[in-house]
Amino acid sequence: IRYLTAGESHGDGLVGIIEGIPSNLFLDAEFINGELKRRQRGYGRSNRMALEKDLVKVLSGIDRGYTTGNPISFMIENRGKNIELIEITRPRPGHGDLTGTLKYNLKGGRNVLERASARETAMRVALGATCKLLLKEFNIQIYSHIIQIGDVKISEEVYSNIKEMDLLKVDESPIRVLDKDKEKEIIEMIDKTKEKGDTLGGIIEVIAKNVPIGLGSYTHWDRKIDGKIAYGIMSIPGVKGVEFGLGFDACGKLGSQMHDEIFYDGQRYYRKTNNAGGIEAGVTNGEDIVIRAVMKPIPTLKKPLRTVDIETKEETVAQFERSDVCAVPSASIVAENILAYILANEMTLKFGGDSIEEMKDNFNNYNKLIENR
Ligand code: EPS
Repeated sequence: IRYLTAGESHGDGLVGIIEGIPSNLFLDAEFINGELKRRQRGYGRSNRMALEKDLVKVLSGIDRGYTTGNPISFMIENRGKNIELIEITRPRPGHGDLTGTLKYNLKGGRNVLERASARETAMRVALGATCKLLLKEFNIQIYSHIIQIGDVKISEEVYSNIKEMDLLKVDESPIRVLDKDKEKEIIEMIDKTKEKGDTLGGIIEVIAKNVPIGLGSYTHWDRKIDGKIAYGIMSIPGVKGVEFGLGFDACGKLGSQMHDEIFYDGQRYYRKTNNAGGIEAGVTNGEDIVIRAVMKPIPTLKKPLRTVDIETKEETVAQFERSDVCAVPSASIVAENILAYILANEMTLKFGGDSIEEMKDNFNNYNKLIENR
């Protein structure tokens, strides 16, 4: 499966093409629109989100609601296009304004902003939601929640007791946090940060359940599934780091404390811990895939940082335009849908098939093959 997006933040809209989705999959537009809506929520977003009502228009690749095997194309219209598009000559530190202006030999950062903006992730969510629909056919579920915003982290007690039931309810929280006490604290912090003209980042956790054993490969570096996932997650605007399972905390452990011992229940192998985050040697091991990503604070600041005017070369402060105070909850929905793409792609690589029926047959045969091994 591969996809491509085009479109600018304040242009007519976004377009996307996805190919490689097998035929005869019900392309549930309501589900895709639901995912777009989830991405638009989140306490701390700008008023642009009240303006946008992201809805996907399917231009090709389906017949009577089902995929045909032809490339699927989508369009999402921008409502927030009627703003005055002022040139960016005072580049924002942390944004692509300066590097993009120099790299493409532009007058300023306007057309950099237009494409580097996280607006593009709306289309990647629509494309990823299509992949989620494919994964659902194999009972693979993807969840996410926020474990930290700014310096406020959810409590260890809440974190270590999270069940699948809780993950189903994350959307009830305006910041997608499962710790009620910390939720209140974070919302207050977002308000205070907004008053100060500043911004906040955070840490996202994404979990995939019911992933079959054997996606990815240990045979070549570029087929390792953790590498592919990291690549996808790092491509989310603002993400500066990604970790799997115990991640960076692994360094504090001895080998005997780190590795997930193997047990057998009479039918299948299982682990009592999941420090590996569901991946060993670049291959899924059947446990949950658990990844965390850190998103830096948004670089558009109402109380701007120092910069240089690219026309006068004088020291000044960065340009400000409407922006978000905190977009971590939205980024978590983007991360879910990017992981969905990576996993759906791996599923098609392993199980092939041009139709969903063929793919399921291959999947069932594989399960039979590894059963009782
Ligand atoms: C963004 C700036 C804001 C955000 C935008 C990302 O847009 P605007 O400049 O129009 O106020 O709301 O996010 C989206 C439009 C979106 O759909 O997520 C930026 O500079 O990255």
